[in-house]
Amino acid sequence: MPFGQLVIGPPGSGKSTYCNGMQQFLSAIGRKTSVINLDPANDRISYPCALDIRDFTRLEDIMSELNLGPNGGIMYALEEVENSLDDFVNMIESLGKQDYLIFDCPGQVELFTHHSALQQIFKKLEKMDYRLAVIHLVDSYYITSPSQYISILLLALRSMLQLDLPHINVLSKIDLLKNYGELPMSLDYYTEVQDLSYIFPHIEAEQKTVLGKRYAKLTEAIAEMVEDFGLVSFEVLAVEDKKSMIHLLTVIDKATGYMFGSTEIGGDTVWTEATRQGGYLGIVQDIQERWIDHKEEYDEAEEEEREELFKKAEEESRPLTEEEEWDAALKQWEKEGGAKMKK
Ligand SMILES: Nc1nc2c(ncn2[C@@H]2O[C@H](COP(=O)(O)OP(=O)(O)OP(=O)(O)O)[C@@H](O)[C@H]2O)c(=O)[nH]1
Ligand SMILES: [Mg+2]
Repeated sequence: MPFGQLVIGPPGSGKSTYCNGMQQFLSAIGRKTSVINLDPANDRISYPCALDIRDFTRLEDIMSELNLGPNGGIMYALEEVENSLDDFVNMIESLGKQDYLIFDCPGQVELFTHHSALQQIFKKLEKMDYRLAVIHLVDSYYITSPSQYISILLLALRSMLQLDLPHINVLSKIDLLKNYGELPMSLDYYTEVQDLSYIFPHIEAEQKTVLGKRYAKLTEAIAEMVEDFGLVSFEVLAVEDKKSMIHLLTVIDKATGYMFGSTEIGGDTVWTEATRQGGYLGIVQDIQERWIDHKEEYDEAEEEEREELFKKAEEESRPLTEEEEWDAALKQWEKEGGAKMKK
C-alpha cells in the first residue's frame, strides 16, 4: 500500500524547498521516493521530479488561450486535472505502488480552504488506498504578530476540515524566528496552541483605531472558536536542520501509519524499526533552545562538527556527500535519545 505526503501552505512558506530536503533525507535512509509537482507555476524545480503537472497541462497555454492571469490560470489548470482525474491518477499509479510519494502543491490558500480540485484529487487517491498525510507549512514569521497568529490558526483549522485527512501543521523557517525580535510567549505556547485568552491583551495592544478595536474583537472571537475545536497544533521545522527533519518524519510516519506498516515497502527497514521503538519526541523545547535562546552557541558547535566532517573528507581528497551529513545527523539523533538505528 503506497504512502505519501501532500505538502501545502501559503505562497513562499517553503513547500518546494521542503520537498527537495525531504527527498534527500528519505533517499539517505533508503526509502525510495517520487516527488510529484502539482504546481503548474513551478517552472524551476530543484528536485528530481517523477511526475510534473506541467506535462499534463501548461499554465502558459491556459493563460494565453483563456486570457487569464497567473492565479486564475493555476485554478483552471487544477480544475482541468479534476475533470480528467482518472487519467491523472493513472499517471500517478504508473509510478508503481512501491514508491513513497511527495506532492508539491501550489500556494493559493483557496485551493485548500474552499476550492474542490485538490480535495478531489486527494480523495481519489485515498479511495485507492494511498495512505496520505497533509503537511501544512506556515512561515513562522506569522507568530510574531498576535492577530496574524490567530489568522494562521483559522487557516490551519479551515484546511484541516476541508481536506479531511491526517494533517500536520508545521511552522517553517524557524531558524529565522530569532531575527524578528522577542515573542510575548514561549515557543511551545504557539505550537501547542495553549489558552488563547493570554494573547488577547497583545491583540488589543496592536490595534489603535476605533475600527482596529473591532478587528481585535473579531480576532478574539475567532480565537475562541478555534480553541473550542481543539484540533490545531504545530510542529516546527528549519529545513537545513537535519534534527528537525528527522523529528518531523517520525511524526509523519506515525500519522500515515507508515511506521506500523510493512517494512518491505520502502527499503528503509532500519529507520522504520528505529522509529517503532519510540523515536525522539522532545523537539519543541529543543528548538526553543536551539533556534531562539542559544542560537549562536549552537551555530558555532554545529559549524565545528561540520568542519570535522569536511576535514575528514578533505584528507581523503573528496567532497562531503549528502549521505555522510545525514549519517552524522542520524547518529546525533540516536545519541540524544532518539531510537536506536540498528545497523
Ligand atoms: N531560512 C530558511 N529559509 C527557507 C526555509 N525553507 C524555505 N526557505 C526559503 O524560502 C523561500 C521560499 O521557498 P519555496 O520552497 O520556494 O516556497 P514555496 O512554498 O514552494 O513557494 P511557492 O511555490 O511560491 O508557494 C526560498 O528562498 C527558500 O530558500 C527554511 O527552513 N529556512
Ligand atoms: Mg513551490
